[in-house]
Amino acid sequence: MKKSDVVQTIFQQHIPAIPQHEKGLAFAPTNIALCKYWGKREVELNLPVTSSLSISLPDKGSLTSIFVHDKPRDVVILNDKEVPDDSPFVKRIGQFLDLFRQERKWYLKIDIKMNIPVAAGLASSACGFASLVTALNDLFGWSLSQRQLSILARIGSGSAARSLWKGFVEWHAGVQPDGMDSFAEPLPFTWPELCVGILSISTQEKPVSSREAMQRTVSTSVLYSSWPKKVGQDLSIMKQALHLKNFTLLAGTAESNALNMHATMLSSWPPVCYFLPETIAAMHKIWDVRKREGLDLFFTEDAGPNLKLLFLDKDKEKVLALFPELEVIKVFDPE
Ligand code: 2P0
Repeated sequence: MKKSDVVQTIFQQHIPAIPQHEKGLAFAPTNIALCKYWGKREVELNLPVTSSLSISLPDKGSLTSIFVHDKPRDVVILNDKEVPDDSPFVKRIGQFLDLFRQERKWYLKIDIKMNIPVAAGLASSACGFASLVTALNDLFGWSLSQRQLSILARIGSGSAARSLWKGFVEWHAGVQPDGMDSFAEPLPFTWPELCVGILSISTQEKPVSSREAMQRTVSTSVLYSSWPKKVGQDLSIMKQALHLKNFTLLAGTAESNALNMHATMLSSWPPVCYFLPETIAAMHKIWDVRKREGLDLFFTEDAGPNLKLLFLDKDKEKVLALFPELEVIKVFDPE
């Protein structure tokens, strides 16, 4: 099954290509997985081995404006700078847009404003593809459902399937070969006291892309075979924790899930290690304060050295005293 077949299934042959407005505009939030997506059962369509669960950061993400223009190529502007045509970033966007260019060859000026570092484990591709498909839907008046947009975002980048909503989101792995049952949905929970702190350790581009790291893990790690079981357990505990509003259970399970994911990477060959010495030092500081003072402070880590701290609003001052450089984000608006 190819990506173009998925697009054909969604549009049922006809892909509207006449702009309905002067520009298409969409914002998509970045998302942090509490239960991680790590490993594909099918690489071409980004079909995951397991389901995953994330929380979106409401104001951090990608604002994408698109315009059809007369030039015979796409022009990508990222944070006010034109990105060279031959860069992997522009090529990846162009290949994605080719999926939708059938009856008429249109080209776009794509103006992306991201308020998170690109390719540093802060899910820039997730919010990037989610905002791009939503902007296309807006520009061409496709009137697709959120579920269809989630599937299209997923074929751009797996975790983009989850970046169409704020709040808690679950991406269902699905079982179908065409991936039409592999989409995300929002979960009906809010948690106004919940805080995410971004502990920025390095914003350098990561040495190994998550795409490459994931494939290397699946094909070489002996620990990977235990990962689906771990995810199954963690997902059900996390949903229970959301029902019970039990922060320690939710955040503790998220930390354990992240560490297990990194263990599968470390056991790959060549090894994949996103930890920097500062990452490990911060982990020890968190474990220490949790043990000594009983502070309800946890972390998660994605495909990069930065940590995302999880805590409740009541502990914000204590957490900031430990990590003064922390950027604190309230995930939900106060009630
Ligand atoms: C996640 N990550 O669940 C996991 C945890 C990183 C660590 O999804 O190849 O950019 O485009 O499907 O979505 C990052 O991988 O990979 C990721 P592709 P993606 O957020």
